[in-house]
Amino acid sequence: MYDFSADSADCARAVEAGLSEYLTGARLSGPGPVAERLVAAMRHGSLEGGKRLRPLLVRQSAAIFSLPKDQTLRAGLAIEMVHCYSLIHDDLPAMDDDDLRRGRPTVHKAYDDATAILAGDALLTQAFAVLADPACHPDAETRIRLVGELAAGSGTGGMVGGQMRDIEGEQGGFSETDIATMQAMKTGALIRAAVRMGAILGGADARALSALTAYAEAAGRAFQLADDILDVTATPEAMGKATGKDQDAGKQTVVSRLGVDGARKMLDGIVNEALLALRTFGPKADGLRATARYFAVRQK
Ligand code: GRG
Repeated sequence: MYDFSADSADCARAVEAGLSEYLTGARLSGPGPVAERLVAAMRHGSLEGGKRLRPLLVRQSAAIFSLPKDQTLRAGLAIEMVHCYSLIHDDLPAMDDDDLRRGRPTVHKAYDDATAILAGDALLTQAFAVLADPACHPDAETRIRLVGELAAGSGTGGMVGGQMRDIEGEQGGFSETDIATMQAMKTGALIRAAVRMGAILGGADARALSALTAYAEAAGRAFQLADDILDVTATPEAMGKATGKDQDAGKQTVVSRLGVDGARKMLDGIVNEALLALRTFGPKADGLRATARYFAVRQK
């Protein structure tokens, strides 16, 4: 039987070790010597913390096609690097202006704004180097597909574009559809990319990829809705934040419209939608099923 706690803890350990091994001067070398301060800031923003959910989704999606977990690690590291970069930049004064992340000072607080911008840029760039490396997957076409998938999830039509829409939405005038589109891009696109990257690694056919995409889109909505619920129910301490700046009263979410109970009901419905998308897969999809269920009950 699939054990979510054991698998997620094992994945988190593997990601921590993998990132730590990757993010050293020797591994990051290019045509010039590596700036130690930059590497230290990259490590600060990516090590010791985080649930590592996106690498877990890569692993669980690939498991449907019986791909061993160690063969998904490189792709998992790449997507986690992108995720960490997004958090470093999101915490900057020009964005959310947060002092704490995962219970520790944000990168710009521990270093400075310019170093935090560069550490994020370097993690983003490094992610694609990890995917381009044949150690990620022996087949070049598969690697190219992974690069395309991560670029689509993190770029203009994905996470970065969603962040831009979010900033525009602060002026007001956003419809519910606009908010849903923004969230699907800002948060959902990377979750979608993680599931699809696992499927690509596993050699999924078009039908399986489409079912897994439907799962991922529902799971992304569940993740975001759970995050909105936690914004009003969890303490800033539980979330590892200093003041809970994301919890600002004026923020329009499903929770402010439906209340916490209404939002929880909606969350259960979305999780069921995610589970339904996996109906053809059998027990090998139990990992993905467990993660969708976890999104509904997570406390941070
Ligand atoms: C700045 C380019 C750029 C993008 C920012 C993802 C994002 C876009 C901002 C993060 C702000 C935020 C709190 C979004 C809500 C959902 C989210 C991504 C939460 C953090 O992800 P977890 O819970 O974090 O997976 P851990 O710490 O476990 O890795």
